[in-house]
Amino acid sequence: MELKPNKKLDIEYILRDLDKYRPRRRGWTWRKGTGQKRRYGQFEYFETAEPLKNSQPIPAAKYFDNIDPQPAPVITTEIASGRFEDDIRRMRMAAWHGADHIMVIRTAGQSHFDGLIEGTPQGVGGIPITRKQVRAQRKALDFIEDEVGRPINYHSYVSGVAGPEIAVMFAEEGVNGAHQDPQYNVLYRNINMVRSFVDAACAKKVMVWADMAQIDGAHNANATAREGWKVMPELMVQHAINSMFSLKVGMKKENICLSTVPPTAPPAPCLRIDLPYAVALRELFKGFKMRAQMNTKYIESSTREATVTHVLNLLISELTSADIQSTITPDEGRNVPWHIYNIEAVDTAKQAFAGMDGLKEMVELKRDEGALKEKVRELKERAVLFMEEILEVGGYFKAVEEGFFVDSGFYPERNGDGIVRKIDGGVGAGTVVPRDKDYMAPVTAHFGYNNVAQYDPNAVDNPSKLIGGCTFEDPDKIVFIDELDENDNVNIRLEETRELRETSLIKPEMEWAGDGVVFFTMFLPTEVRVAEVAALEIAKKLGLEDIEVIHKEIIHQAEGTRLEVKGRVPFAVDTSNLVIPPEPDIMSDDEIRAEIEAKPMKIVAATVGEDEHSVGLREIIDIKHGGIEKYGIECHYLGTSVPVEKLVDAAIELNAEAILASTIISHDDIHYKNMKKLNDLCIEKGIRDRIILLAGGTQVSNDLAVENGMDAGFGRGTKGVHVATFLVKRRNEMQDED
Ligand code: Z98
Repeated sequence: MELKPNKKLDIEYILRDLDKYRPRRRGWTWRKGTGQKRRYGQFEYFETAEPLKNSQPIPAAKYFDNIDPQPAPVITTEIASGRFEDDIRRMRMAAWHGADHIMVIRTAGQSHFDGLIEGTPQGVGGIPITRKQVRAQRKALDFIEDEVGRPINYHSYVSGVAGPEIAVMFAEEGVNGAHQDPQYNVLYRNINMVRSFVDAACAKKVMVWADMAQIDGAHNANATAREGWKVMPELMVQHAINSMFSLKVGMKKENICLSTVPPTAPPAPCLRIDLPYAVALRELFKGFKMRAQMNTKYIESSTREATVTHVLNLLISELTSADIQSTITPDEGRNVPWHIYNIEAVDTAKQAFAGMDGLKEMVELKRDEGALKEKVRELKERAVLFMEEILEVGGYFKAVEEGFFVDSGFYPERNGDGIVRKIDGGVGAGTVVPRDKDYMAPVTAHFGYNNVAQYDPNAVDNPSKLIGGCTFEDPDKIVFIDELDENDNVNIRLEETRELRETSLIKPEMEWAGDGVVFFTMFLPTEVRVAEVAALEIAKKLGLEDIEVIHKEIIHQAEGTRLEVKGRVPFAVDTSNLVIPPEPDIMSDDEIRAEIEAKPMKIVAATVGEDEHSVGLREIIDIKHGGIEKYGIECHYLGTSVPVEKLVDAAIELNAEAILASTIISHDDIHYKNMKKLNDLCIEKGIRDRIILLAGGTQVSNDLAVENGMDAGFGRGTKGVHVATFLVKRRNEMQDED
């Protein structure tokens, strides 16, 4: 199957024959063509990657030949709706906007599942990661990456009690990247530390075989600590532990990505704190990759605020470096993962990077003097001292027992509020047992003692040879389980929305097909508590269901409140009953200009009758507002309340090719009467067959204008380019008629 840009992706096709799907490649892919200058349209860029074959540029691209410069870092979008089938469509949209790292968030609590789950149950705040779901999404991404023309990395999490099992499944299914960090299990999921580190070794070994990129979990300390910026020394320690552990297991340095977030956000003076931290990190961890994420701790429900913080974070990435740029959605603060915000966040990164391209050619960090130098050194020293103290108390496990981690003091200060875990405590305690002497596992990418030699000395480096290849070499050995729960699966969900896929019915959607969710913004001139209740009442009166205020912000405590409200519309709209006007015919600015240059054009214009309105017509004429002057059309504006006779006389005197008559007042159909008069007068004076007559005004319809003798009528929303296009095309037609 090949995706067609103008056709929807067929989810049912993706789900068909999944048992036969095999991943087309393994491993992580960085963007191609970085590190070289490149032209996009009329500009030279210093820090871009190869362009996409199909993409959606940001709105202002229309002023710049529709270019869509692709930044050098891999751009992540995090997807978390709970229904993987809807996420697939979101992936396609995100890919068109420039995401090439699709990170799929897991359903709440999957870290505690002690094995793989199967089927496609619905999740909360993420999806249950299962083989079928992973396979379907990887298969869909194969089509999507072909469509946009760039490999897309698929990613999820290998943490939790079932880490190694998940790692194996990911390797089998061609997943390209994963979070893996035993410290995450220990600190945030209270999984036994011995178990977590043993599991991590096994999981990492498998990830090495599959050439997956790994992201660590250090950023979680930042988001968890009471005062996030104070854990900066600890963050470096956490990075060091996971990175070194990964190297020892055999992971390539360039596959080890440090998950770093700027530790503060405004109103803190964030650059003064975040920038030295970013520099120190990159200096201490040269050669490792940096995955720059936003700090979720500071994301509130204001998308505006989140976006500004994101842009400041991107400035740090630009000034220091980012190999993977995450774009946590600006609605993270409301935990409502919506399509539009995935896209907005990807666009924020793309837009900011394009705008900052080449900044470092002009701006240099004062690395060798002053505050930056001192702060960088101080952070490194604190981190090294932290490490030394870990050794002093007897190692990492002991340090965790003593609450070293996620303490809110700025090390070496300690506030005694760190996370304490016991070596023999937590989920899965006591489940690690020494392997028997005759233990043997005939599998590839096995970690630790494996007594293969007793069966076949030639299979020591290749234990799966003993069984003719394991699932890594022979994917036909994978047991594909389709569904286990007959009440909670994708087939049932798709059945519920079939009508929306197969008929002309359409419903608004934010998260899932057919969810009917709309949201809107309002300002209420009252205090916040009254405003909130009033907003709910307004939404109810509008006929919405399941109404919720999702954002409120005091503009002034007495004068008013800004609110965002969401709700569901209980209906669908049948698009086959809609009257859809044809697209306005628009030539490009260059085409119009070329026509006018080759053959200059003169027009006369006025507001006719007893009509003093001038704004609309000036918008159509004046260069300042994109009016037709800008194409070189010579415009003679006669003013307001101009008699029709005067307009026609002026046209004759100036030998104009067109008359633009503006008529705003529509009382007693005076606008159409004036059009008729204009047409009659032109006929009477013998110029009708060589002059173009246009009428404009908010109440003017093209059909009625033509009926009343005009060549065209232009109503509300008309822009200069519409009028200029018509003038040029009509003039050419008239020439052909001659
Ligand atoms: C992120 N946006 O980093 P469960 N393992 C690690 C993690 O950091 C996370 C999980 C597992 C953030 C999301 N991180 C926070 C190292 C989560 C999540 O099943 O929810 O515990 O896995 O991508």
